[in-house]
Amino acid sequence: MAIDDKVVKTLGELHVTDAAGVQALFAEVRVAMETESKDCERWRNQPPNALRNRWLARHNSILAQIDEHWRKTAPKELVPIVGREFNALKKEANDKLDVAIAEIKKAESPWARSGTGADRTQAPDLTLPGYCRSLGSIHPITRVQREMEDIFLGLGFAIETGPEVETVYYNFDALNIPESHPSRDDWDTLYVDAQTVLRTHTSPVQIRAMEKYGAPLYIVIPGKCYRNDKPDASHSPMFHQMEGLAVDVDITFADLKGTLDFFAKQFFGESVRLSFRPSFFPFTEPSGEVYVSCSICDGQGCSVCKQSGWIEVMGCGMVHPQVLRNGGIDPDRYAGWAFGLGIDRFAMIKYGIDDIQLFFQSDLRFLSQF
Ligand code: 2U9
Repeated sequence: MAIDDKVVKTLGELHVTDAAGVQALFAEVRVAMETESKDCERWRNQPPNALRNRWLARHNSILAQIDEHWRKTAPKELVPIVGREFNALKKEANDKLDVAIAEIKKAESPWARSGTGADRTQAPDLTLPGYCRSLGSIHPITRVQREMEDIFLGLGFAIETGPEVETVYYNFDALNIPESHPSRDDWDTLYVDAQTVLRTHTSPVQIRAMEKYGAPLYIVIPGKCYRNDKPDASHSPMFHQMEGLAVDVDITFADLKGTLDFFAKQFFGESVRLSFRPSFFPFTEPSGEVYVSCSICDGQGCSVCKQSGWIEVMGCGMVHPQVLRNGGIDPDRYAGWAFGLGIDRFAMIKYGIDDIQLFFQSDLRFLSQF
């Protein structure tokens, strides 16, 4: 029977009929008091005087009930022993509970909470090993971006960045993208207001860089881009692009092919082969799509490359003369090439990831593999 149940009964109801029985009963009460006063978990979130009140308050406390039900109703022959035991218990409670309350408060300090936490009333064990926080790792997109940057830095390119909130002029007009072009449609572009967008590609930074530095210019531009796309395994409203631009005298498509071939071999491995196929972009002329041989089947055909042996990885071309002009560069004196690629897509191909969403869900089971 719990002590709370015993203190509401009389000695007779508890079948205590002699001095030894009384002493055993009070001993039981002392054990309960001792146990409770060490139970930090129980008192931690309660008012500071809760433990004291439970045992010593004038009304309804454990001692008040012992006084009421055991002492005042004790049979005559037990009155002296019950009185002695009661007074001794009261003194002990007064002496011990304040000490116990102070210990509980101390256990609240961060020091006392360190270690195993098994016994917070004890001083901290400074010989225990410290907490080991895991260090985390570089996000796969950042890792791939840095790897690309390093390759181009090695070729003498500089890294340029620019605003993610752009003007319609830099995002579209300056790039020779006419108002009638489908990518101007609300469906693709996230507008902030009529003249401001979340950049849909990193190309506006190329115009800004041409204006800022002029020619010759060798830059790569990594960064976040935004499109009004419904998220699925291959689309994300926020994604990462890297564009490259080389502007100089006597720049040809052969320089572009050589540079991209070197880049792809560095990134995917020496055995990769490139295929250039004609395409169209408003900001380049001529334009091309670049395919790499499938690294899974080495060009033999598999489900990843849809049995073709090739995977499309980027677009490229010679910078349109009007775009050079828009950047303040004379197209009669200078020529330029440019390319654009999705960093997320490169990371997916490199690591065999089939869902772009995994990059942005912050699931540590995925991220901790990198
Ligand atoms: C300037 C001049 C030329 C950048 C280019 C592409 C081709 C291209 C896509 C690849 C996958 C975007 O992430 S993606 O969807 N990009 O195909 N980008 S040429 O050409 C430029 C850019 C700026 C001033």
